[in-house]
Amino acid sequence: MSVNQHSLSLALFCKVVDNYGDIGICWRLARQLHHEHGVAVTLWVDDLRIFHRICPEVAIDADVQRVAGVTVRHWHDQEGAFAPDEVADIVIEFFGCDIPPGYIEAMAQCEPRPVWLNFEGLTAEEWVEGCHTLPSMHPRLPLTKHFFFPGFTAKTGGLLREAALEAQRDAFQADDAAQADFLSRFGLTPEQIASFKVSLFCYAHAPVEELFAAWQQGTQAITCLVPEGVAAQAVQDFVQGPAAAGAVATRGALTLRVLPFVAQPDYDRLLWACDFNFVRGEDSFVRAQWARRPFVWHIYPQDENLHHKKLRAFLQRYANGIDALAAFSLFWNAAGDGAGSARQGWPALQSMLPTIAERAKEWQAQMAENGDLASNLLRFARSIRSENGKKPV
Ligand code: TRH
Repeated sequence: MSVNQHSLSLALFCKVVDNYGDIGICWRLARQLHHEHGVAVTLWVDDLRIFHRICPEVAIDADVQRVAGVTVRHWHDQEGAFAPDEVADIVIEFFGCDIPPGYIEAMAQCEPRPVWLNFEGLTAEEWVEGCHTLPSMHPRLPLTKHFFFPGFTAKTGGLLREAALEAQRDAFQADDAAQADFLSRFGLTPEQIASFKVSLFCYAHAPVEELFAAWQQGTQAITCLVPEGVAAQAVQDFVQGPAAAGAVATRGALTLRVLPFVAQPDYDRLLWACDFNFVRGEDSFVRAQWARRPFVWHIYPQDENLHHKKLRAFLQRYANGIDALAAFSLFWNAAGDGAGSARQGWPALQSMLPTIAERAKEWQAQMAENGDLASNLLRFARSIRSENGKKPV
């Protein structure tokens, strides 16, 4: 959709705290708001190098650039004043990142006031429903910020999902030749393509060596595809050499192959092409759900094991009644009671694969009923905008 003169403008502020998920989510949201809703989006991001890894079109040294119709601004030390006409109609701060004070001052001078949203992290915990869309008044300025939570129920903002995603996935998963073509780009042989394929994306503390040993000793041929830099030590030990893209080794039933880090759309194809996916953080976790394939989640670690609570809340919704999946997930995240091992856990999970695959399909249909996050966010922003337009300033 092309942006006309009267389209809404939106500024999305993203600080890369760690890894790829922060910019991964913001980039997905920015693109979708522009392409599907005609919003004029400016994405402010402080780390262009990380951005470049998931989107190679991004120039790492440009202060301002246009990528896929989105204006990308390098956010560094813009501490000066902003004019009210530089402020967007909708301003989003991602994960409570502090947007420049001068920008906030300019927001307070706008008539009507811009819509100000704090885009929060994803969790399956119940309290989210009570906090989604709650207002918070600025202590000094006449501005109100609203919290916007992604989530798994109709009382949350839902999950990011592009309009064409399901059709693209279905077409790809129904096309063996397209999948083989995609996988052979990474050097997979026809035997590896025909084997049980697993993608592996996790944090460094996952018990990867143990899982490799279980797969190696198993009876089923498994091809495990690991993006470069992931589980580097375990991969290096397995391939007995640098864990660089292209490295490959077979031991017992397991073939391990290191893939280059690919652009976001190809990462989706990888998830669609594999029989099982290990994902982590937030964005790959959501993409695995849209892939409609069995997956295990490695949750981003938090202080005082807060993440274990979040993991359990998700498993309660997703894996309820599928004990092997819940047990393996707890083991993978070191959240169990000391019980569980890859040697016992993987075969147990494998024997439940048909049930888990059914659940994956059911779940994605259930999630799709909550609408998509970008549309839900825009609907909410428009309602606040119309209220702000009525308020005397
Ligand atoms: O990279 P992550 O661990 O990111 C985050 C951040 O750590 C963040 O600070 C934290 O808040 C959040 O997790 C919970 O995992 P995530 O969220 O899955 O993001 C990975 C992104 O990288 C996602 O957009 C998919 C993309 N990606 C590619 O584009 N190509 C690849 O080859 C791979 C493996 C991933």
